[in-house]
Parts: sequence; structure tokens; C-alpha cells
Amino acid sequence: MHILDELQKRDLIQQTTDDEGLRKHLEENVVTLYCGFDPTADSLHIGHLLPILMLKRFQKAGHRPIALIGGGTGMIGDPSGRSTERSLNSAEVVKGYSDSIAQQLAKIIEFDKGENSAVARNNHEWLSSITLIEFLRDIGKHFSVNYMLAKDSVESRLENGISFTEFSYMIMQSIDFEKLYKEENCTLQIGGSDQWGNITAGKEYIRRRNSQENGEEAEVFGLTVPLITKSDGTKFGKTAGGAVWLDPEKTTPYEFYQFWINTDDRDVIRFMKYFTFLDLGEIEELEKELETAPEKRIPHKRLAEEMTKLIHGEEALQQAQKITEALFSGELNSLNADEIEQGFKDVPSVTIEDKELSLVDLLVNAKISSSKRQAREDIKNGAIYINGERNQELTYQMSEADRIEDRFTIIRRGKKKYFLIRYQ
Ligand code: 545
Repeated sequence: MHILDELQKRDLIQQTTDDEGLRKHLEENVVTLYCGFDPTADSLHIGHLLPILMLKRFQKAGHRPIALIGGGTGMIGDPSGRSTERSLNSAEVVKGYSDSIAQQLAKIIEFDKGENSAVARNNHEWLSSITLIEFLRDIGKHFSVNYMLAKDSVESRLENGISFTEFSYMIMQSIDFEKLYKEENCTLQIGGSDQWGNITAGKEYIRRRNSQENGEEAEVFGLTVPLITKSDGTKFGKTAGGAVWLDPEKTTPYEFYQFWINTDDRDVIRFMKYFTFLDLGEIEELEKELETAPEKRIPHKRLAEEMTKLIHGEEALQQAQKITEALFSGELNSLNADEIEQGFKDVPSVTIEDKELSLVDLLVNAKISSSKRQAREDIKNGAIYINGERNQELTYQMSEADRIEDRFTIIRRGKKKYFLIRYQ
């Protein structure tokens, strides 16, 4: 199947600069394409995933992706999709973020794949050495202020103001596209739909600077992916705890797995098409399973599995599944301290200095029960579980056997109220 048909079937194309031209171009060439990432944070999150996976999809189809790190543009700040001016980060911070993001991308896109190995570039390399005179005289002449003012990213800011710094951003992104066109024969830029204005500005700039006198036009293409919506109207990729990061230190693989498994029934098939590499036939089968046995949540599990494996690897996936299983069954004794730490990240936790308290005192000190009397009541009623096992001994003394790797005890009160006891 033509890659564009595959992408269309997956609803992955918002718009292109020329559907027919791009189709032909992809049929006839190994196409080099790029997507840029500005180092505005120390990690990517799942809101950035679609274009990254798009690079990978093109790579799988035999084309050649470039991941561009915006070490230069990250010093300026893209106004696209934002209603207020960005605050600037220091050069050291931008450099640090660039390194982390480059590392994350290298885990997803293949940089060691023979002819169509991915390429990493950083626009700091060329943007930092352009002189002011060169910028205004050779580059600026190709941009009309009128054209720039009409771009969404600028137009939408005219009322409340935009600095000359951010106003100029689209010129930098255009310089990149041209640079990669010339040096890498890159003829396609992709991005989210917020990037349409910047991508088309670059296309226009390349045409103006590179068209031959004999009338032959320098043609490059742009393609954007859609903004992801959710059926319940809330923003995709956000949880109560904030963004879903790709960095396992910021969002643990267990939380990552949980995020996907909690996908709404109405969204799960659509997300499988967007995010996984499962073929469309298999996704159709899963859709049937959703219809016949929705309570089994087979597509949700498969989605969570595919995504966790893709971003964190097989081992992290198995750990996430093990934690999920243990929390579901209440049998916590199979978990080690690291797994406890991941699985109970969002549970109220208390650090206790005295390791050998009575159970009653522990419940009161950790504010699990409101008083000693309440604690005894809870124990007697069978509402208290230590590491998954019910304990009804009113005089019970906590001991080493109740501490997991000497670091944690999990107390459960009632059906599913969990508390994590940490020891110093
Ligand atoms: C810079 C130089 C270029 C081409 C592109 C750029 C970056 C572009 C931009 N993109 C966004 C971004 O977010 C921060 C990522 C790292 C924390 O601002 N001007 O850098 C996002 N992009 C991916 C998608 C996007 C976009 O990286 O395009 O739409 C999000 O899905 O917002 O020569």
C-alpha cells in the first residue's frame, strides 16, 4: 500500500501542500524528510509522539528521516499556537534540554539502519553563525512583512503584542528547511498542525531562493498531522498529575501503561491507528472484540502493551503488567521495592522513623485511622491489610517481616484505600 494511503486510513494526515505531487514524489524517490523539536523542556511528552512516529512510519516505508533539534530556534521561541510571549531559557539550559531530547528521539527512531538510517541535526550549528547583515540583506529580502503578519501565529498575537524576537521565528525555521534541502536533499517537512504556517513559509522561501532562471521550480512538500481530540472533550495527554512524559523518571512505565489502558472505549481504536504499528487488519479484529466483549478491554490492553514496549522496552512493560496484576488482585507479595515505588507513586505516603511500632500506633501516626479507638475498630472489623494480607490482631507489633526490602510497608484500609509507609 502507498504510504499516503496507509496514513490516510489511519487518519494521520491533517493537510499536505500538494497531495498528488507528494504522492508521485514518494513513489519515485527515497525521500528525506524532517521534523523539528525545540528544547523547551527536559523531556518529550506524548503530545509530541505523533510526528515522531510519523518519522518512523516513513522510515519503515524506506524513506530517510531527519530529527532536527532546535538548539538555535530554542533560544528564540516559536509563537505558534501560543497566546503569550515565552520566557527565554539560558544557553546552558537549552543545551541540556537539547541533549536529553536527542537521546529520547534516538530510542524511537533508528539511527543505524543502513541506507535509510535516521539523521540527527541541530540547527544551532548554522543559525548561530549567521551575521546580522547577512540575515537582513540576503535572507530577510525574501520575506515580506505583510506575508508574515498574515500568518496565524503572528496575526493572533497582534492585539496583545508579539516581540520582534518571536515574530522572526518563522524565518529561522525557513532557513532550516532550506539548509536541509541543500545539504541533505530534504524535500518534506512534517509537524503538528500548529506548524503549518512555519512549514509553508519555508517552502515559499526555498522556491524563491532556488528556482532556476529557466523557470524550473524548486519543489518541496509539507505535511501536518492532526491535533488529537478525545471523545469526552478533555485535552489529550494530560492526567491529574500533569503531562504524560516519555522520560521514565518523570512518568514511570507503570503510569505510562496505566495512561493507555484507561483510554475511553470510544477512542481506543482511533488511538491504535494513530499510535501503534499494528496493521489495519489486526486493528479491525480488535474492534470486533471491543464490540462483542467490551468488558474484556482487549484493545485497551493491547494499546497499553504496544505503547509501553515501544517507548520503554519489553522489560519495563513486563514490570508494568506485573504491578497492574498485583494491584488488581491485592496480592502484593510478588512486588519488589522498586515496583512498589512505581505502583504506589500516587498513593498517600508517610515516612515513619520508628520501625517497630504497634499496628494501632502505626495506623494513627500515619493518619490512616483517626484515633486509637478507630484503629482498633478497623483492625477488629478486618478492614486492615498489611502488604496485602488481612491482619486482625489488636496487639500486633510491626517487625522486619512487614518491611519490603526494609523500605516500605503497604497498608490497605477497606476495599481499596492504599497507604505507603516509607522508612528512613
Ligand atoms: C524548529 C526548527 C525547525 C522545524 C521545527 C522546529 C520546532 C517547531 C516547534 N515544534 C514543537 C516543539 O515542541 C517542543 C518539543 C520538545 C520539548 O515548536 N517550531 O518543538 C512541536 N514539535 C512536534 C510537532 C508539534 C509541535 O516538536 O510538530 O506540533 C507537537 O505535536 O508543537 O526547522
